[in-house]
Amino acid sequence: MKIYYPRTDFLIVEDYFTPLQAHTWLKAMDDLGRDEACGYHHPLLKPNRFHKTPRYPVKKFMCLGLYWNPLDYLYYEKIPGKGVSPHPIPEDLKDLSARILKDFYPTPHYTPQSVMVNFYTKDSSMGLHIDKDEPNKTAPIIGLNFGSACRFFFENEGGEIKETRIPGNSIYVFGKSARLMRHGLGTIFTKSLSPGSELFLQNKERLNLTIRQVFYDPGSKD
Ligand SMILES: O=C(O)CCC(=O)C(=O)O
Repeated sequence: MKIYYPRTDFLIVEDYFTPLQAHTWLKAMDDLGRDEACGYHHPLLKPNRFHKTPRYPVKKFMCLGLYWNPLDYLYYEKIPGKGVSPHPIPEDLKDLSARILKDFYPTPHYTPQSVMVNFYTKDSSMGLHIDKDEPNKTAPIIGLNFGSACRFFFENEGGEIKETRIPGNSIYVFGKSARLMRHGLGTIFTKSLSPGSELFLQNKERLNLTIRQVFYDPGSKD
């Protein structure tokens, strides 16, 4: 395991997952993703001044727990237009997020409420943005990374955009002063598949899960 800090309050832990753990998480996501109603899909994105019906930049997407709707950037209990709830967040994923925070980013009273699962292919990237759709803008974001390594752009303390590399089988966490940093995903490196992902991902494919606490008080949803 190797820990590094690309900026204050943003850490990456390389080789966090063993190949067997990576395989197990990828298998779990693959199983959940196969569900017709609440598994992987390719949603439309909120219209912007350049496109009337843009598509979400990542080809396969699903949420566990609360659903983040790419059409209006709001969180829902049920998937809009389908009327079904996403899969709940698996208990072992909640346990993992508690372990990660305890070991690397102590955060009292963290409740995972939504997990965004993004499946990147060789043509996918994600422009610079701020994760500001959660009413709770202080709970850290935890990222789990499998498969190929990618370029990750982020805003440093001085407002400059810097680049780092996010490998497969790693995790990252950003919170506190980094919670509202701009970030985005650049191209995926070739031939960088991390061990354990071979049965589920191909060269230049990457799976990322981001775990979020959406509300300050998960009980009362505010
Ligand atoms: O793929 C990633 O590592 C991050 C995805 C992301 O930026 C987001 O979901 O807001």
